[in-house]
Amino acid sequence: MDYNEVLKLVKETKSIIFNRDSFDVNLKGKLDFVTNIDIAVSNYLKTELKKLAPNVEFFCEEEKGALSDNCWILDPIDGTTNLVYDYRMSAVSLAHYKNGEVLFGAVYNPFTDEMFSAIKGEGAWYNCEQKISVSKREMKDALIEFGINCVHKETADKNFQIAKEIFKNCVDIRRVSSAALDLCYISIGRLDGYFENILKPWDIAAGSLILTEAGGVITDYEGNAVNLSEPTSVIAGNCKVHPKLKEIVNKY
Ligand code: LIP
Repeated sequence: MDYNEVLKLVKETKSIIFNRDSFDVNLKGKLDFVTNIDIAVSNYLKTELKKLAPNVEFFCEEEKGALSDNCWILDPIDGTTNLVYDYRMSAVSLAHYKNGEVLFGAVYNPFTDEMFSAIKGEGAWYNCEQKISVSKREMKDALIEFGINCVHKETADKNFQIAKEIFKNCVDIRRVSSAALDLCYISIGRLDGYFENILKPWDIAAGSLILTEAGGVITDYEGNAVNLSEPTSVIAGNCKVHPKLKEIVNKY
């Protein structure tokens, strides 16, 4: 598989994402948006990837399907709510999953023209030219990403209790609302940790490889490897911050 060709395809989605002429927003459920741009990016990448790798299946947001042993895991727009509000913090997230592990991951933010990528065993890269790694900051010096799914308002009390205790134990918290970018920002040292209780496999598949190739740690709230076949909780960070986040999250 020539992953350089895949990276080119991911970057080519920029023109689709920037074309808001006939922008159309629909609801999959309460506060759960899907736009014509999500669909257009998904259709483009599925068509082009099929030409490149006919035998690789798809496990995508916006479609029914399941994790298979050789598949692309695709979130065409991670940060769809941000896209709806033109908040300009969204990313295309694409992973190649084979024989039980992620072999390739790419997360591309077209608004900043930033590509984060990794091939298993070959490190994590920024714009395909700068090797990246997580920070060495401790919790007291950390910037922590607070994830909360706006669809699940019933989780607000517990999540904000957790965020409050984390806020009191670090420098500050942030809320990007794109799990894929959150994981990449930890990988390059812009963030030091992240937690969120309900994430889909396509939100995290690519970012999880980029993070581990950058020297970071990602587990579910119980400390187990994240399961990419179903929704999961996530705690991510550098090796000093991850255990501190896990300790606080599991007090609630
Ligand atoms: C988003 C995640 C984000 C979460 C949002 C949403 P989507 O994915 O990346 O971390 O807080 O609620 O789930 O739906 O934009 O692909």
